[in-house]
Amino acid sequence: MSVFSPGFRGHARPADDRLPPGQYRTEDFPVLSAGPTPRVDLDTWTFTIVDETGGRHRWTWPEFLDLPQSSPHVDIHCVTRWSKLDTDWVGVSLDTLLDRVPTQADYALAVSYGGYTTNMPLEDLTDGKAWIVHRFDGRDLAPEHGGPARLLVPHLYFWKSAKWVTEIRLLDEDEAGFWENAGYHEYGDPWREQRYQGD
Ligand SMILES: Nc1nc2c(c(=O)[nH]1)N[C@H]1C(S)=C(S)[C@@H](COP(=O)(O)O)O[C@H]1N2
Ligand SMILES: [Mo]
Repeated sequence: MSVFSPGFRGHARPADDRLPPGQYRTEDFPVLSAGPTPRVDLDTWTFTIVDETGGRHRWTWPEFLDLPQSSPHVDIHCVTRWSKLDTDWVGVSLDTLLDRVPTQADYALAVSYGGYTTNMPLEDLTDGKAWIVHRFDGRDLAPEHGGPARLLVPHLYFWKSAKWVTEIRLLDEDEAGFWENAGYHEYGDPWREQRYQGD
């Protein structure tokens, strides 16, 4: 006997199942920035992957927009406990960018205009798990949310999704970023509630 109507199991999980422990759902989009919003000019914008030998792989804005684009539909979870479900983005998969970059590195450090940094294992940026996005909810990404382009790594707490990203450094040794140096968890899996060091 089933209390579910036919087809129920084929639908998305109920919203509460999509909330990691200790999170609440929000409909608006809070802005969380550790500093001022940098002015980033599209004429001089570049995105660079620096491999572990120092080799630089760089894209200008037109080159970046020429790459195959994806439209991730994802839930995002901030360590300050808000989660926003069903967000829509447009951008380039890290798989596409890393295609051009031969590497044996195990770690990555994202670096933003303005100096913000955040680290993660390189495997958390591959296999369809991360993008450099430039549109949100049908519009160009607003400057306060990281426009012209930000990293999106939705399976980790949102501090890993560096706004105004300009560089990803591939590293043999892990290197802590801004919040990781300030006592936040080095990995930050919301489903394991890895908020702070030692969680
Ligand atoms: N460059 C940069 N990226 C950043 C931050 C920041 O302060 N600077 N804050 C992080 C944190 S803690 C969160 S929760 C999200 C917030 O993104 P939003 O302001 O678009 O909600 O961006 C992350 N990326
Ligand atoms: Mo955050």
